Amino acid sequence: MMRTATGYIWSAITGTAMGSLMMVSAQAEEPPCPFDENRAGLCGYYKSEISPAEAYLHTVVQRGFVNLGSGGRLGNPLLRAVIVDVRSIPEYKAGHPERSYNVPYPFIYQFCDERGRHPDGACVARTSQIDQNDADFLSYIQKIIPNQDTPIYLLCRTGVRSVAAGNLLTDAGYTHVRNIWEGFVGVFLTAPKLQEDGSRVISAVDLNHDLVLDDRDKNGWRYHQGLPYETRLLPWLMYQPMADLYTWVD
Ligand SMILES: [Ca+2]
Repeated sequence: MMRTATGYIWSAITGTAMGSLMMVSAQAEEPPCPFDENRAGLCGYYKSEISPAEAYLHTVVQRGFVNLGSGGRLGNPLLRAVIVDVRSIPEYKAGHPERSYNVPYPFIYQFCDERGRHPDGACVARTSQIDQNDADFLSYIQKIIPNQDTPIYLLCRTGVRSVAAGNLLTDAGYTHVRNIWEGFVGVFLTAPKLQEDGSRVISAVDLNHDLVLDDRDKNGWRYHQGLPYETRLLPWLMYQPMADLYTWVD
């Protein structure tokens, strides 16, 4: 069963014809998709979606408790919920949730053109990248999170890359993988806006009403939701096989 593949993620990101063909041929051989209610409409095999706010409660505010959401009690440390941030190393460096692991997927590092990076570390336009290997990604997760019942919450920039990573982990036997829907940055929300002629046009929403449409209106962890994040780098949370990349400046 093809539960995950770089083809899924790249067809979503690039919209290539090849990606579409891969999805069609894969779906023809598979049982019905369990659900596709994620931001990208990709087939999901993992447990469920989760909001940034709930992920923050579980991993920081209520850390160490089990029976999350019902008061809880202190439980097995191996079953504490953890966030795995699958964004590239520069994105993680620019800000990430407290105690989140960085295990990049499907690319480890992006090189940018002369326009540089967004405040969140992503390239304005990338020129090349270091790709992650599925087997390397999985074996590294198995090393840092050996208990397959540990709740794993996957985070990326807008909630697309994390879907493919979630399918990969679920296919390997992890039972409690959830995708953080909005991601760390998120996207603009849209709504019908009244025009002078009385018609309504769907347009991006200026959520904070400052008459400027920018990142602060995006609905992810860092901006409109305003959840805490940090930029310090703790060695045991960094992606060890390429730890030297965290000291690069570009
Ligand atoms: Ca605004």
